[in-house]
Amino acid sequence: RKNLTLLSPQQVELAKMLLEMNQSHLFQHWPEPGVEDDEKRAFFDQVARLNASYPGGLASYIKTARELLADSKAGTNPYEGFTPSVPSGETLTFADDNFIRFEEAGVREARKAAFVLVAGGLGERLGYNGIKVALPLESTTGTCFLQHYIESILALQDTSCKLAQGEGPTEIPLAIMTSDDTHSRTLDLLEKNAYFGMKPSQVKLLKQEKVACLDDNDARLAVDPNNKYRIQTKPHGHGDVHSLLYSSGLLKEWLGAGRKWVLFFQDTNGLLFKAIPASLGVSATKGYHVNSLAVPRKAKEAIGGITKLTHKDGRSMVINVEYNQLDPLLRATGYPDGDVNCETGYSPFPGNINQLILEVGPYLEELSKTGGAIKEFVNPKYKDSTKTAFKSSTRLECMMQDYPKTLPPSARVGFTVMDPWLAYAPVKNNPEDAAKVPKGNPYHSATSGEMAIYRANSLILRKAGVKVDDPVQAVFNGQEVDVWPRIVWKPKWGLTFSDVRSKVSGKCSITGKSTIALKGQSIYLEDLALDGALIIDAVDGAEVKVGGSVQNAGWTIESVDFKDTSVAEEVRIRGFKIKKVEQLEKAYKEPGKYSLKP
Ligand code: UGB
Repeated sequence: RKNLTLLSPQQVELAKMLLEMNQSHLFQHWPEPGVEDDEKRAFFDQVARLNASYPGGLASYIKTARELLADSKAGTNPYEGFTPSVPSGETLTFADDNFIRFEEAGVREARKAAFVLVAGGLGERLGYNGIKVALPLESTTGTCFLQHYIESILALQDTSCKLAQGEGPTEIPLAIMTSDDTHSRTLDLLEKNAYFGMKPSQVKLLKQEKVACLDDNDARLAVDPNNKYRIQTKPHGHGDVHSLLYSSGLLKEWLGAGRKWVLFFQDTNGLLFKAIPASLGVSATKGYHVNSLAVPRKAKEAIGGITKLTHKDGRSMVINVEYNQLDPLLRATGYPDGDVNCETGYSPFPGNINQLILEVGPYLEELSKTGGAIKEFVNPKYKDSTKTAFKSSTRLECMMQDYPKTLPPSARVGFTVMDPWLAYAPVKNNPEDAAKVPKGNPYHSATSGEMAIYRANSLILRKAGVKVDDPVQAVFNGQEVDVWPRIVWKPKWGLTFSDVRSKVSGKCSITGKSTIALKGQSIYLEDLALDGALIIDAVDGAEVKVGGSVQNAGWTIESVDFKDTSVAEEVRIRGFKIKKVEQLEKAYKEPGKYSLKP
């Protein structure tokens, strides 16, 4: 009480709130005024931040925590009364007429889009020391995820704006949600690389705050073990992105500027932009308020299942059921085998890849009611079956894909299932965990993430008429993978299937040992027979026709042991490196017409 005299009127209000919410333990060890007063004020600065960054403030956080902790203790099933079933959505097949139509519609619509990358996670499962968006998505060119994402958005912007012939918005904005763990390193990466070609004003960083940890079932806030004048905090989850877009005013700004779509995506999916044009086309054509991207899911794969939940009272919704909840839900509702594959070799529930496309108008309308608060959950690790004490402090969490949970039944919520090889190859698991993934399930590792890029590009070129050799099998970091020719291109070379098809003609072939990197918009492959490495760099305006027979020793793949600390971490987590033995490499630095026919 004596310490109250140190505080501003606002801080006194916060102190009263904490006392009313049964949090007096936070002050128990405070010495007399005059001792460590700056630390006490700093404590209230932290409380003010925690209060301001949570919709409804700390009192509301504590109240919700008590309710959720009571439910958790009682073992209440969050899906009580609901029966799961397999929902129906739009299933697309790469390169068929339907897919091409949706891609065209999506590209037209893209200039009215805004992208939101959630990149606040530290990636504990991957155990990589840097930020995940700085990791190379493939080691042929070494392009990092953030560069690839930005170049994909710029390619979409360029094509979409050309189609619109000057009408409507001309820039596609990108918001990146960061956290204390990732913010400064993300900003650094952007600044050191001139924002990878995007205007700095096009990119907005929104930092999510952590939330207070809870010590017991009464939601007593945890004192930081390293500083008795701080509340311990932990991440609140990717669901924060909604309240940040709302409270920052960004969403309102986007609506005011004529934007129609917000596309959310995650930090390490190097395939995603191959699926973006078509899925945006689905949203626009079907008028979906919410469209989730999905891929066929292997049972027990660590991706959520898109599920139709029908309540006893008749209500129903199509929503993600998180991977750790799908099995218990199925077992409790008449599926004794739980999360298993069906005759297709996949789980009958499409796998959520957490790529959401929301229509801005209805989204902002909904957030005006909720402030962006998302239904939360708590996952305490109890000391024993009495569930009275925790092993370590816990906190409330929320997920961005739970946004539709508060929507009225009239909302148009759909999903789009893509070919698994086309749309999803995340880098989430460290080599040791990846090697333990059940046989046949995707590894979700740096190794599989990179190999998936080569596979997808090989399959796309095959569809465009190129003869591409079959892959060979290899084992890296204990993971069996298919190694396809290392085929990579800049997003502006082949944004859609039609783009790729328009750049390939005659009889082209690529052997299994080959590498090809196409770094330019107007590179045309005509009767090219490649058996080796071919690297072409061309500035915008340089039109290069490449053909004939290119043969050299090429670039080989050499195994690296992930435990070999003499090798850079981003290399050894994939278990191999590329050895550049011999290549044909050409750079066209001036606009003009060129022909390369060795
Ligand atoms: N992230 C944040 O920005 N802030 C946070 O506080 C936490 C994460 P994970 P997760 O598609 O692969 C999700 O950890 O949460 C960012 C879906 O819930 O990689 O285990 C983080 O930087 C699941 O349904 O994934 O699983 C990253 O970009 C399934 O769809 C993103 O949030 C799965 O992703 C995801 O974080 C998937």
